[in-house]
Amino acid sequence: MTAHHWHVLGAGAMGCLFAARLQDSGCDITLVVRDTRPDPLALVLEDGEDTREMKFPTTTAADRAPISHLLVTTKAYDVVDAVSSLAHRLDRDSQVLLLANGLGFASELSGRYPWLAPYCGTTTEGAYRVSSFRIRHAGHGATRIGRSGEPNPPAWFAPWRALENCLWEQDIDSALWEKLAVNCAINPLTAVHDCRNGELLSRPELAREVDALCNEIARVSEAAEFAPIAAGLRARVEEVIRNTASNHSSMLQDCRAGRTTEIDYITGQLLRVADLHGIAAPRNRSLLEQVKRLGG
Ligand code: KPL
Repeated sequence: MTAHHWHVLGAGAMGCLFAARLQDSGCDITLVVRDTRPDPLALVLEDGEDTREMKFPTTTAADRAPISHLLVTTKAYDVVDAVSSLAHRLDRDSQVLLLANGLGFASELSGRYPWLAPYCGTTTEGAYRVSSFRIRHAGHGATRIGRSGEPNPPAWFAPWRALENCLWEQDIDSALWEKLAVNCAINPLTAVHDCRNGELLSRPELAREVDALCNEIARVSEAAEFAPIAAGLRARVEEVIRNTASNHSSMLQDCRAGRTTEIDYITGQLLRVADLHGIAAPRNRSLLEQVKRLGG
């Protein structure tokens, strides 16, 4: 198995988690950091009862060495600018994998760099930063990776296959849309009501909101030719809420921390598709405006 050299752009909790797992499966890893940091950078990874220190070489965008394999784990709204900052280190043979929440950035990137043809992924792994250099792997989930119209994985996928619960997805468009649909039903509501995911089922007034939102999202999903996702959406949303009941959604965390949210790449993308099909989605539209008013 050839283990490649992956650069990880977006060294937040998720980026560091994947850096650690890829290093474990034999890949060389370099973290792309914003400013000069210790090189190597030492990070502590907590996983269940296990705590270990890991070391990663670092680089900044200003360096010039070519990048063969790039994993992007930034926030959705940073993907295009972050990859652009490394464009001088990428060429037609560079493999780029986008593992960010939401939709829309892959086509923005392809518009700017038509030769890039990024792979996309979606993950339900949970990780958060305990402190600047300490990451906690909080919830074990599944990761699905693919590229539209490509049933078989490329050679670089071999060490990824060794990661726990990481699959090549033949229908990545559906996988990404399903994650978007679930996030549309959960994230903005939790942000606006400042509540844990589980409260969306335990508080009857919020459970009714979830139902109404799922109806709108299902209508858009059907129009976008994701009928099976539309049919199973309400049940899937309930399952995710139950599995993550004690979580604060990423959007609520962003609002609380005063960060920009990913609403434009989540509900904003749903509404773009709704508009294309002439579907009014007033509840989603209202949530988008409310989240924007909260500052994101
Ligand atoms: O993906 C999530 C997020 O917070 O962004 C969910 C599934 C809603 C878990 O919190």
